[in-house]
Amino acid sequence: MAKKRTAEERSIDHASQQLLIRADSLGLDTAFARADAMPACPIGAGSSGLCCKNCFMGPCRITKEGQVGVCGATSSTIAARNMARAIAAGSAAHSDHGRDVAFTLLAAAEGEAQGYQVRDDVKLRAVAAYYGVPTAGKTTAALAKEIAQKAITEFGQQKGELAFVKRAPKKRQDLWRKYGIAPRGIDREVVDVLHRTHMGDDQHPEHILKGALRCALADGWGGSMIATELSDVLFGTPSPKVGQVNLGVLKDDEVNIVLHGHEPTLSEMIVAAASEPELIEYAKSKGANGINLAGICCTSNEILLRQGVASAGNFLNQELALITGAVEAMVVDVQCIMQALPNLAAKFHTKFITTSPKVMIQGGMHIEFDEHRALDIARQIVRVACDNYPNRGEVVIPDDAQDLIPGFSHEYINYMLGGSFRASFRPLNDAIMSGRIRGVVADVGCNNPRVTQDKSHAWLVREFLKNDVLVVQTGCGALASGKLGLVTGEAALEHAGPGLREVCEATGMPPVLHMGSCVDNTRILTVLTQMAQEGGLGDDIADIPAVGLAPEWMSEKALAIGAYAAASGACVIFGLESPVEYSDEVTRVMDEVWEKELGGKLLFVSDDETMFKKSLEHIDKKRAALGLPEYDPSRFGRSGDQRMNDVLALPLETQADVMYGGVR
Ligand code: SF4
Ligand code: MSK
Repeated sequence: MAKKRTAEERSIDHASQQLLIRADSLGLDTAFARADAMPACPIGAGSSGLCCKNCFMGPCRITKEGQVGVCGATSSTIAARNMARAIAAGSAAHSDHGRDVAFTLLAAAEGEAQGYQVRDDVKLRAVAAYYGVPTAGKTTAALAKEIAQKAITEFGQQKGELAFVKRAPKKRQDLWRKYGIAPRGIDREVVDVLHRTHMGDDQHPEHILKGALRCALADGWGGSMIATELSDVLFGTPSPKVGQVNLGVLKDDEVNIVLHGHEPTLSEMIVAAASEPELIEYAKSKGANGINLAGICCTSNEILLRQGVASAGNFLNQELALITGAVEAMVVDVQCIMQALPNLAAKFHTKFITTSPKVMIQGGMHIEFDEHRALDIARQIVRVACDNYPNRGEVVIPDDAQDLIPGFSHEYINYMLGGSFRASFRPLNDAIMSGRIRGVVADVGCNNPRVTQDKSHAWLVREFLKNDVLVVQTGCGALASGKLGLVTGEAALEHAGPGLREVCEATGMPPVLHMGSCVDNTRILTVLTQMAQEGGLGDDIADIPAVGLAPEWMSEKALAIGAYAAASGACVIFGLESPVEYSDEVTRVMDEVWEKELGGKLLFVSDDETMFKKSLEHIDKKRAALGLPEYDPSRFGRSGDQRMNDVLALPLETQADVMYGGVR
């Protein structure tokens, strides 16, 4: 049995450590403990892509060089098929989220979705333009209905290309067409991968992975992009807000409702219900001082960005939130919800409530979401939580809650940099061209209990900032940085290199931009596209000095994101063990073949330092290819607040000379 790790070895986060110790003292299991107790695959093949159970002549476990499955499938075919199926599952999950948002928009436009309305008419009209839908003379409701129907149609579309493909740089679109991976319809591409990886179908590793890339593109430039864009239409496009993150956001004297999962639809209604005076009074009638909402995972990111609702943290905080004993109800929708939760909730007074028609967990209470009466359902859930307040036992809430400023949507970055008269990415491109910003890193993705929670995210983000690399984040990675105080304006003074700090001081932006939830990685695609179109950084995403990282990934959705980012031209590096490690051929296809055909690649690197080094090498290689000056931090940093600090360190007389010069 593997060694049991200490709380410090399991998480770098003080709040998590405190609750892990409490879990041990109460004899409670967590994912951290189960990861310690779960032995590695006995044949050493499972996590590395060499176990196939695609038919019932198997399972076939390839453990020796040259061994093949019962059907003759090689290790490369098995590794490619497993990878493709994971990408298809991830794409399906993200995209189905997009479908549900589109159906909610349709119901809202038809006046049948209680509590919902179009909150961003401007974005609705922008999306209409991408769909080629004329807007003149149309009411918001009529246009919203038309757009929702267009989006819904894209899931079942059989031929042609998804509409958002045209948002990519022209050169990129042509590459997709040439390589044969321009996505046709969202569901079609998922089905295509499931079909081609069935026993006896596609058995050519590069060809299997080509299908997987097309499927991933149907997610990134299809389902996920629909989820992001239509969520903005319905709930508002994010802009910066001050929020808080970590388990200390739970309150010891209020009804705590934790919202966990991914979708904004029901959680937005719970936010609305929880602020209704009657329900606040109801909570008080049960002895509480009010109702406190907190998120976990990406539902958290959705309501943090748009409503400023505090976050109780990322993926590995889900069980720890229950261990505080302070949660009256944990309400979940879809994705990243551990099955251990209902049993753990039962050890406390917590009501564990599933809400999605797709997700029911034994031991939980099921209150099914229906967008037609969402507000009533939300009120019912809030009442269940309030009724539970008097049942609380001992409560231990860590004293850790950190301010953060999330909400950097594509639109806001454009506005922030260009100003209100002419929104523009020009200043960002100029900062990269001058070398103030060396490049951009997107550090995204999950926590994984097999490695220390938040440690890789934290180390990498801090190192990149020191080296003048602007960091953009989504998902659990963004919440990890939030917990460490890196998503604030002040973080630039402490952590950013001299050039990046100048840019942050000039614009007021944090050096780490929190751009949203997992589906919102599409915001990064459109930002990169606009940077390519702005001029000076080539004419395609592949030309930009940028890298995508997922150092603590665990989900199939992360692989889908990595694949669509690579197909979009990005160099993508994942941490942990490679799921295709034992196939040199598949590893080569994802690195060399994809780079040759598409300019992007997907690598697996298990140690943070190598990941960091490879990222900087890639950024510097792209800078050199663009003919940009070599990175030289000594040219920057003698302005702004640093200049003022330098001056204040001088003797008083000299300070006066410097500050007032000839005017004195
Ligand atoms: Fe074995 Fe081939 Fe069946 Fe896979 S598809 S389980 S390799 S026989
Ligand atoms: S929630 S997919 S653990 S980022 Fe989006 Fe976090 Fe990964 Fe789930």
